[in-house]
Amino acid sequence: MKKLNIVLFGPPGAGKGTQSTFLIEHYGLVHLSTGDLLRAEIKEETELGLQAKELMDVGQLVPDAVVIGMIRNKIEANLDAKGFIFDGFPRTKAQAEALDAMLNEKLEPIVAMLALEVPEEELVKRLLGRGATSGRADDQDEAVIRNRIREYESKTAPLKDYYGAQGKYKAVEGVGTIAEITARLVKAIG
Ligand code: B4P
Repeated sequence: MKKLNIVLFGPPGAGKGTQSTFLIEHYGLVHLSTGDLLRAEIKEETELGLQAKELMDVGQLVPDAVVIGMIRNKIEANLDAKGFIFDGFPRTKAQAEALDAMLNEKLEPIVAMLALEVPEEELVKRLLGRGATSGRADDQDEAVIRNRIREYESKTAPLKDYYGAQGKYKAVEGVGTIAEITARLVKAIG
């Protein structure tokens, strides 16, 4: 059976992590979130985690080589998966090219890049809301949140063109109830 490899895309706070939970269950996919992988390294106080924390706390991306290495390990550990949902990865063109190369070598290509679209003020509101309860340093300071959004616009948003050129980019309205958005994503996957 053809594997369902999906990129879930969008600015910080767009609902990638939230929607992944539903899509994993619905399609039986393996969830690969670079944000979660980095936070696990921080929790274990590894050297990689300590370096990543400094960048994440001010809203910057961590180096491509770090996240590409983490994703490679996870793909290799799950080669028999029905498919993968890539959440928060790729975030730069170098990461997207590395992902395509890995999938071509080991698995099957990305089927679709689903881009959740949410206005900036709603993103800031959601992330400050999460920051009030989650303890995540990067969700507690509005300046850091806006810096993450600027990083997204300059380094990550151009990937819409990268996947668009492959005919895989699909925009999905990211405002509404969580269930409404899940239904839009399922429809976009087809
Ligand atoms: P991530 O962990 O990927 O986090 P995120 O983009 O901030 O959030 P996400 O998109 O998953 O959250 P969600 O909208 O679900 O990245 C954190 C940091 O790690 C980055 O800044 C960077 O430093 C580093 N990093 C990660 N990957 C990297 C990579 N590939 N390369 C380099 N650096 C990398 O949820 C947000 C909030 O909105 C939640 O509170 C949720 O409850 C709420 N929400 C969700 N859907 C909603 C809805 N429909 N209505 C109202 N609220 C909603």
